[in-house]
Amino acid sequence: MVRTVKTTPYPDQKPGTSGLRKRVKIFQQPRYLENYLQSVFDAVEEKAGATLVIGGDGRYFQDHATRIALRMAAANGFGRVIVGQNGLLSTPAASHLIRCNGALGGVIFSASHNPGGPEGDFGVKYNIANGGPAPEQVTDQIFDNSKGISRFRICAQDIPDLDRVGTFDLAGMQVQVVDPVADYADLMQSLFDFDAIRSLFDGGFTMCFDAMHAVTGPYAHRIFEQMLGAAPGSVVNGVPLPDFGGGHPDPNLVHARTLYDVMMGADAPDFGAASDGDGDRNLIIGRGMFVTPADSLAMLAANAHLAPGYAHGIAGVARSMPTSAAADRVAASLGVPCFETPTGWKFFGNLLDAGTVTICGEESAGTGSNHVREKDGLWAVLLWLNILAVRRQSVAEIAREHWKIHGRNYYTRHDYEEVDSTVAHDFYIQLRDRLGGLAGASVGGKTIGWADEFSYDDPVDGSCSTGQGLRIGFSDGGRLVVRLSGTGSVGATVRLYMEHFEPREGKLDADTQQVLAPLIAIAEELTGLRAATGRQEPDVIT
Ligand code: VG1
Ligand code: CO
Repeated sequence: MVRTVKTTPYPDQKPGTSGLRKRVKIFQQPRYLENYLQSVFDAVEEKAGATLVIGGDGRYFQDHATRIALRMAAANGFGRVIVGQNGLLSTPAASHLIRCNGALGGVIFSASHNPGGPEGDFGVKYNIANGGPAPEQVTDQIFDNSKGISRFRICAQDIPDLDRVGTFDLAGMQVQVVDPVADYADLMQSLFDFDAIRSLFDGGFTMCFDAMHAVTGPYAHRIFEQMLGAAPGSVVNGVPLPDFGGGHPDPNLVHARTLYDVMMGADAPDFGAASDGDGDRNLIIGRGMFVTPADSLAMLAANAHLAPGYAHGIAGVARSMPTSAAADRVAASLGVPCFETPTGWKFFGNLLDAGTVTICGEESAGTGSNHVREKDGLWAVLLWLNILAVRRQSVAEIAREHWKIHGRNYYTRHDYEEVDSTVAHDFYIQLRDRLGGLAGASVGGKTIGWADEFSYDDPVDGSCSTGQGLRIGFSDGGRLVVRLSGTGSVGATVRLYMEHFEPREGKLDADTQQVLAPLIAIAEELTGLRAATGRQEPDVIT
C-alpha cells in the first residue's frame, strides 16, 4: 500500500515570509510538490497517530495537491487528517482547527493574495501545533531537508471526492471531512456580541463585503448574512473560484478598487470590507473614509474592550517593523507593552503563546489576536462591527476622534514589483552599507536621527533574526523603511514604507500622499530607488 518513491532535490524550495510560493508551473514539475511535502513531514517529529489539518483557498492545483497531501500523510504515519469540505479552509479557520483538535500541525495550500489559475501562483504553508506559521527554525529545517531529499512516501489509494461532510479510511488513517465554517463561526460567536451586531443591521445599517472570489465567500455569507442579518447581497464575489474570477485577491486600494469607489460614492453603504485569497487579510473602508491597516490596528486595539472577548482589556500589542507606530501610541496610553517584530505572522506566535500580547497587526492588511495564531480577516471585520454596534458612530467619526486623541501617523507603502533580482539585491546591499554614515545628515530639510538594519531578538525563546529590513528615522518622528518582499514568485519586489507623525489638530484630515510628498522625495534622494530600478513610479501604492 505504502510506496517509497525515489526522487532528486530541487534547489529552490526555500520557504519565504509565508510558506513556499511559486508559479503553478513550477509546482507542476514532476515530484516538486511531493518533495516539498516530504521535506515538511521529515521536519516534524511524533507523527505516528497524530492529527494533521489540511485545507486551502480553493485555487487552481489545490484539488490535486490536497489528494497528494492526504496520500502522503497516510504513508507518513499520521492517524487522522481533518480536511475542509471540497478542500476549503481559510488560513485562520485552519489555525483554529489545529488548536481545537490538538493537531500536530496543518498544511495550508495558498499563495494568499497572489493571483491564481494555471498561469498564476500556488503555495504551501505549514503551521505548527500552536496553530501558527512554522517558525524560522522549522522552515530552515524544511529547506535543508529539501536540498538532500532522496525519497518520499505515498500510499496508492485513490481519494474520493471531498464534497460531503463525513469520515473515511485511507490506508489506516482516518480522514474527517468537515464543514469549513462551523467551528470558526462558533469561535467568532464566543468573541463578539452577535446580538448587538444583529440589532445594528436591524436598524438599517448597510455593508458591502468583497470576498474577491476567494475563500471567505462561504464564511461571509454564513456569518454576515445568515447569522447576523446583513441584507442578502451584502457579500459580493462570494463564490470561491480557482482563478479568483481572473482577479487579484489582494484587498488593497488597487485590487479592491471597485469596493473603494463604492465606498466613496454618494450612495455608499455604512461599512465596506474585503479579504484576500486565504482569508487572513482585511481591508476596512467606512463611508467616505479609508482606514489604513496600520490605523485600523491602532483603532481596534483602542476599542477592543467593547467586544465581550476582550472586555477585560488587552495584555499588549505587537506590530511588524514596517507598520506605523500608531499602535504604539495606543499601547502607551493603555499602559501595556508594544513589540516590534520582523514582517510575517510567524514572529507573533511566541508573544501570543506567552500571553504577552493580545492583538497583533501588520501594515499589509493583517490584524489578529490570541484567538488563533494567524492574522484573521473576518475577525477584524467583526471586531469593527462590534465596535460600531456599541459606539453607534460612523467609521469616519471613530477615526477622527482617534486621531484627535493620539495624533495621526500618515502612512503609505510603495511597491516596485518584478524588479530584476540582482538589481534589487545590489540596491539593498548598497543602501545597507551606507546606513552607518547617515545619522546627523540632513536631507530635504529633515535631519536623520538614526539608521540601521533591523534585527529581532525574540524575548520568549531568545532566538535572533537578522537582516529584516532597513530603517531610517528622522528627528521629527518620521520614518523610512526599505525591504525586499519574501512572497513574490518572479523577480524581486522592493517595498518602500513611509511614515510621518502629525499631532496637530487641524492637520489631521489631509490627503496621505500629499502629506508624505516631501518624504517620498527624500526617499528617492536618499536611496535612488527609481534611478536604480529604472522605474518612474511604484506599481502599487497602498
Ligand atoms: C507580505 C506582507 C507581510 C505578510 C506576508 C504574508 O510579505 O508584507 O506583512 O505577513 O505578505 O501575508 P512580503 O515579504 O511580501 O512583504 V499572506 O496574506 O500573503 O500569507
Ligand atoms: Co493571505
